[in-house]
Parts: sequence; structure tokens; C-alpha cells
Amino acid sequence: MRRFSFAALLAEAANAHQGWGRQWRNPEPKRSYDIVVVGAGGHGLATAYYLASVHGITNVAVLEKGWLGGGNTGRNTTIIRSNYLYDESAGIYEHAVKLWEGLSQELNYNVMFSQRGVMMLAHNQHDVQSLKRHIYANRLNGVDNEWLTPEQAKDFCPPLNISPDLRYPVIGAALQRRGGVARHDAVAWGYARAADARGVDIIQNCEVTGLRRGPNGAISGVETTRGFIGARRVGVVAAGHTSVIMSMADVRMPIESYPLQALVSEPVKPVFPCVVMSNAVHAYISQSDKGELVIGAGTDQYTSYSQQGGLHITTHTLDAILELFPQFSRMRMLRNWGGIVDVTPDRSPIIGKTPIEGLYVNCGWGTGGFKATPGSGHVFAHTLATGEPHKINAPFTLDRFYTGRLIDEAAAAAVAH
Ligand code: FAD
Ligand code: PYC
Repeated sequence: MRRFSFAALLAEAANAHQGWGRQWRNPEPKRSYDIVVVGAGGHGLATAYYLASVHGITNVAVLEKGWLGGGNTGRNTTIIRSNYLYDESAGIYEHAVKLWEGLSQELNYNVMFSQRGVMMLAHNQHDVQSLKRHIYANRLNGVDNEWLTPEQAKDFCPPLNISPDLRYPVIGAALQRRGGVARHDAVAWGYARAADARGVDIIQNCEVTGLRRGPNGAISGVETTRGFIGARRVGVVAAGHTSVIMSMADVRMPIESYPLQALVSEPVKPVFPCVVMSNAVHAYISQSDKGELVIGAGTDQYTSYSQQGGLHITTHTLDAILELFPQFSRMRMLRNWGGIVDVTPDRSPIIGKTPIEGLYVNCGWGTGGFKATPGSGHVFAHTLATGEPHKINAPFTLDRFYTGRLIDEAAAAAVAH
């Protein structure tokens, strides 16, 4: 008979947390690397994986102040779509969706990518015009998106209330059928396992506390809570904390950090077949494979680094959800949490060089970077490996905030902020 001890259970849980029984190495940091990636979220881990798998660069460390995937990667509502308005955004988000489509096979790890469709609701003429504009722009970029009547929307998502008596009646919807959800932890674990297997060092509990520069001003390594680690190139991929880290090299970032919250209900049998988002009432919802309704709120209205937001934000979201789906009114909410998202003035990411030689940054994904994880890692790896942007991330420079060549995706954010 199998005997359980508390210690054995903890060890088993830790193993499971590291990817269903398969542990990666937990190495001591070396004195120096070719490339150091700061932040073991999905983007940092994906970057390390593509550095190794595409560019053959394996003398790489990913440094994480907590545990891998413990930042926004493990806190988001996992919506994946590429229905963005501008060509530059369609380029990167569609690149990501295509990588998502083969990711479980590529990593040999089930990231549970489920293309169940993302439906965005229209409640007024402005929504109709804006969503239709997105549909036309998307199609020109080869991105699927289609218009639905309220009846077609209800066919696609039976719990949706399309009564004309609603305060914000549903008057149509845009549907991206290739959109969907994935399992966020598995994405971090899958990339970590695959990068580790190629020789990348993933070092947890290792906070970067300083950026060191050589006599020529170029980056020479990072100060950490586990000592100095030398590096030829450093890529900062630290979501809500980018400004803090970049200020260590006196680089001022056009970023504000806000709490963003989500919550889940008690688990129930499958009742909700797709993802539904509404910008006007501000609510979005899907159902996880565990059965929980996954519901997201907007950002708080003030900047903060606390991974906790105001309760009134979540209650407002639940009011909106119940207008659209009254049948959920008696469900109990199980738990809520927050993450810190990094928002740029044009709501588009920054991926590329900084004024400091050897220092690169990938940030500003705000409320919507989970969907970009594979695409972001892929192009950032190219940038770190070659010193030049991939053509897909070339428009997303830090420079654009000096030149004014912004990529104003505010309308596509789908989350109130
Ligand atoms: P993270 O996963 O946050 O990783 C950054 C890592 O850097 C962290 O692990 C952190 O600990 C580490 N770090 C920070 N400082 C240091 C330091 N000094 N030294 C070492 N390590 C450091 N996006 C979508 O596309 N769809 C969604 O449905 C969606 N929903 C969301 C819902 C919520 C509630 C939240 C909070 C976000 C949501 N997002 C969504 C956004 C998405 O989660 C993020 O854009 C994305 O996960 C960012 O990934 P990342 O790897 O850059 O950051
Ligand atoms: O970008 O689709 C999105 C999103 C949904 C919830 C948070 N972000």
C-alpha cells in the first residue's frame, strides 16, 4: 500500500507544479552567459526557448525573482485572438496565433489551446461601426473575423441574453472562430521544459537588483540577489516591473503599471461554449476545462504594484455579466486575484533595442499579452540573437514615443483601462 507523508505530498505537488512529474534542472547561476533574460513569464521563457531552438544559442539564463509563471502569465484569463485593427498588430498577433496552432506538438506538452471562438458584442451604433471596421481590416490582413446577427450570436452562445429590453441590448457581434483559450501554466511549463532540455538555465528566486555597464557604457551583466551575473546581452521581459528594472540603467520607460483582476466561479458542467467579450458593458467570460466560469474585470483607475485591485471593479464586472447572462445569477464565486499590467500610451508593446548597447526590452503588453506569448518570444529571440529586429517587431520600437509614429490600438484592448 502507498504511504503518504506531508513531505512526500509537498514534493509531489512541487513536481506536479513543474510539469506533471517532469522536473527541469534547478541550476546554480554561472558567472556569465551570452544572453540573460530577466523574467520567467511566458514571454521570457518563450524567448529562451526560441534562442535555443531557432538560433542555437544555449548559453542563456532566465532569471526570475519568484517562481516561473508566477506573474501575469499565471494570472490571466487566457484569451487568444488576433482581431486587431492595425497592420503592425495584426502582424504580431496573427504570427502568435499561427504558432499557438502548432505549440503543443512543438513543445511536446499539451498547452490545451482550444479554438472555441472569441465573440465581441455590439450594443450601440458606435460598436457596430467599430467592430465592422475591425472585420474588414482583419480580412485584408488574412485574419478571420465575421459579423453575426443577435440570433446568430445566440446560436453560437446559447446562454447569451438577446432580449431587446436589456439596458445594453445585443445588436450584433464580431466572431473570430480561430480565437480561443489555452492553459496558462502549461504554456510556462512547456516552454521552460523545452528550453531547459536544450541547456538553458532557468533560475528561480533570483531577483535582478541592478544593471551593470562596462567602461564603454554597454551592458556587462546584472546584479542579483544571488550575486553578479555577466552577460553580453540582457533582455528585460518583466511585464509590470519593466520601469523599475530599466531605471537601474537610467532608462525612462513610457509605461504605467496597473492592477488588473479576474475571478472564477465554482465549477459546473460545460455550459459555456466560447469566449464572449463586451467592451461597452465591460465584461468578458469563458469556461475553463475544470468547469469554472472565468471572468475578467477592468484595470483599477490608479497605478500600483500591488497584485490586488479594488473590489468595486469586480462587482461592476459581475453586474455586467449578469445583464448578459442572467442564468448565472445564483452561481457562487470561488476566488479572485490580480496581476500588474504594463500599459503604454498607445496600448501597443515595445520590443527591441534601448539606448544602452546590449540592453533590450520586451514589455507594454498591458492587458493583452498572453495571446502574444509565442509570437513575442519568437521575434524577441531573433532580436537578441542578431541585434536587429525581426520584420514583425520592427515597428514596435521604443523610439516611436520620440518620433510620434504610434500604433494606436486603444480600441482593440477589449478591457476597460
Ligand atoms: P509575466 O508573466 O508577468 O512575467 C514577468 C516576470 O518577471 C514575472 O514572473 C516577475 O516575477 C519577473 N520579474 C519582475 N521583476 C523582476 C526582477 N527584478 N528580477 C527577476 N524577475 C523579475 N492577456 C491576454 O492576451 N488575454 C487575456 O485574457 C488576458 N487576461 C488577463 C487577465 C489578468 C487578470 C491579467 C493580470 C492579465 C491578463 N492578460 C491577458 C495580460 C497577460 O497576462 C500579460 O500581458 C502577459 O502574461 C505578460 O507576460 P510576461 O511573460 O511578459 O509577464
Ligand atoms: O486582450 O483579449 C484580451 C483580453 C481579454 C481579457 C484581458 N485581455
